[in-house]
Amino acid sequence: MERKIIHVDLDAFFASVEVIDDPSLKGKPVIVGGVSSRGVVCTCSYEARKYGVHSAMPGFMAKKRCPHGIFLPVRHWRYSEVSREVFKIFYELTDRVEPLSIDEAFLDITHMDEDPLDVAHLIKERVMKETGLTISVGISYNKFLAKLASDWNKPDGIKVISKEMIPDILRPLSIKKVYGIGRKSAEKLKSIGIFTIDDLLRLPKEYLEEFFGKYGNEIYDRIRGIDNRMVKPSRERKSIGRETTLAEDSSDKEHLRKYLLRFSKNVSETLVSKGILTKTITVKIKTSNFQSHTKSRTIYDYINSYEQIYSIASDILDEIELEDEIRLIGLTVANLSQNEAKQLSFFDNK
Ligand code: TTP
Ligand code: MG
Repeated sequence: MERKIIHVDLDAFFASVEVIDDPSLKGKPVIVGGVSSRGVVCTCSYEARKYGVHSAMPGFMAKKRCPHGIFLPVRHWRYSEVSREVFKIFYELTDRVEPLSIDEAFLDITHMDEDPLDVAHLIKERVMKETGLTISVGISYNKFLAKLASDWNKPDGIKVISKEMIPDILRPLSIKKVYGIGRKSAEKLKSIGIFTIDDLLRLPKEYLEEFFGKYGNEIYDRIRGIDNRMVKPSRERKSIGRETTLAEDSSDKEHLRKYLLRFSKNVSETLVSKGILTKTITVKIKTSNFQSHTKSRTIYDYINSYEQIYSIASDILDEIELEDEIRLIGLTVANLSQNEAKQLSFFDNK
């Protein structure tokens, strides 16, 4: 039986949350992150994207491209809170939800009688009504195409890719759109004159197998609209972390500890609000010459208080020998206990 898969992805998520919390920002170029000249942009509103600002761009460059941009600090706890509200809406619809990130998920609604387009409209309406955010929805019969579809008319998009549209709808697309083709492979393919899926479709299977190794087969199928990956329901987040680039490089452990204390409080708040516990604490540092180091400790009991998390993080920091100055410090908790969410009736709540 043909499956019915939905991919949902909130639009300019962190920036949109800032706008709902301060409506005077509506329609303005809002840039989250990159506040200090050394930080990087997390995301920005579509107004700011017109100036060429995008995720992961260094703050100073964003400032150059969009001098009148409104730069805001990152408020992770708030985005987690809003994300939870949105995911609650998905779970009320079905428990076959595979979260991919804070603002993105696959839903398998094959078992539902409703027309997928009606379901998609309902999701959009409910997300708007309950949070004020727009979400883009893609509908298809497999994961690859559903994700492609959600990106089709962003922001506030909705798009169906049906079997009849394949392969014609794929032909003109850039090879970068193919899940599994990373930046490096794309560059290599371009250097031999392969730019679009149409170009890729002309290559024999053996060539793709040679080029991509064991994934060659999957990519060969994918561009022909075949993707049998299942939607894997998982309600657990694998880790929760915070990190920051320091205003100035430092090797002063007492100074670094202040960040660990702040992160511990922050992470603990998230754990407590979600009713989850952790067993593994990791401290990450990046030195002034961009070398990353992580050190973890796994304990016997599950914990969630900031005092306990901080105490372990602080011990880990003591064990790290600092040879260079530190540019970035982070704290992550993993090995999380289960977080049960109740499934309500979505359609009853209309
Ligand atoms: P995305 O869904 O990739 O981006 P977005 O929601 O901001 O914009 P779009 O409309 O294109 O979906 O990522 C979700 C959030 O994750 C984003 O709002 C901020 C965060 N993020 C980072 O912090 N750093 C990054 O490099 C990226 C890509 C995202
Ligand atoms: Mg998004």
